[in-house]
Amino acid sequence: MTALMGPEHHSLLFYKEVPGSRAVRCGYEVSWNGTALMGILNITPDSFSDGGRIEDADCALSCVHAMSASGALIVDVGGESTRPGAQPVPEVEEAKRVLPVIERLAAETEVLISIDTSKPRVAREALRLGAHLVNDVTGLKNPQMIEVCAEAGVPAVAMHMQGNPHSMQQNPRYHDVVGEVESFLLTQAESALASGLPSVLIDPGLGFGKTIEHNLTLLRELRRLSRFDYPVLVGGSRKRMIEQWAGRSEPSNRDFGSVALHLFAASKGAAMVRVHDVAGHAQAFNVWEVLRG
Ligand code: HH2
Repeated sequence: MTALMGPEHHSLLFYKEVPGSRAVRCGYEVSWNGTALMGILNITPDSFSDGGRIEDADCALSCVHAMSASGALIVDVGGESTRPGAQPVPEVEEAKRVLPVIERLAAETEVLISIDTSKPRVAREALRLGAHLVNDVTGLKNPQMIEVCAEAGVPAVAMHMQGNPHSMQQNPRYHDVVGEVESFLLTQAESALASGLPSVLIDPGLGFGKTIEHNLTLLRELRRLSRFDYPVLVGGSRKRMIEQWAGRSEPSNRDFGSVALHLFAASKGAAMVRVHDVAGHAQAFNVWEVLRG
């Protein structure tokens, strides 16, 4: 049925003006049809597929200009790898990596900026310097993170993770993976809205405390998450399931598989996909949107 319908409409509300937004009754709205692209900008030495690629703020800026020109609605700036087995990065080090880049991006681009952090103080500073949204892989479990977003009047991504990056892939277990992920995300989203956030995106957290079978089930049953009012974000870019399904051991060679995974997620209602290769995804999504009408 879905393939016969037009692209779905999605929106995010902000309590302050952001690039590309229009004033609405209770704030500012950014809206789009179909599936938006969130480009990944990792300022880390050790991210699983692109660690060490961004050397300085100039390099980050030209990378973001390219992502924006290719069609990214948002760029997600992160200073701590969350790959399986990753060690936590101290707050000062994470701040040192991301804040100068965010300051430059806010001053010199028109793209929406997301800060990918689970540390409320890093999020607060990033928002002060011009970030527009918080992406919290720990699912807004820390009440201080909710306070920071509510004070700044910005939306957040609540992502599901079982355990923590250091040990999450050791033995992930669920009775009902879709039901458990859904109930966690709805609880977190409702409590964030009740605490004053203008909007919340929900994300099943592919690969975060999940086997490849769990990821597959979540993707096949994504409609169960996308039937709610929360825009659903899906991040499968270059992740290990693509190695398993397509036989690509080198992460940077997994972009075609990532496109296929994200088109599938879009057919199940994903409002946004988090991707390394923005240009490749934009090309595939543009053609797909025309074909389905
Ligand atoms: N995946 C990663 C990081 N942040 N955020 C959301 N909301 N959803 C995701 O699926 C997600 C995320 C891991 O990918 P990457 O940033 O490429 O790698 P690393 O954590 O090694 O930097």
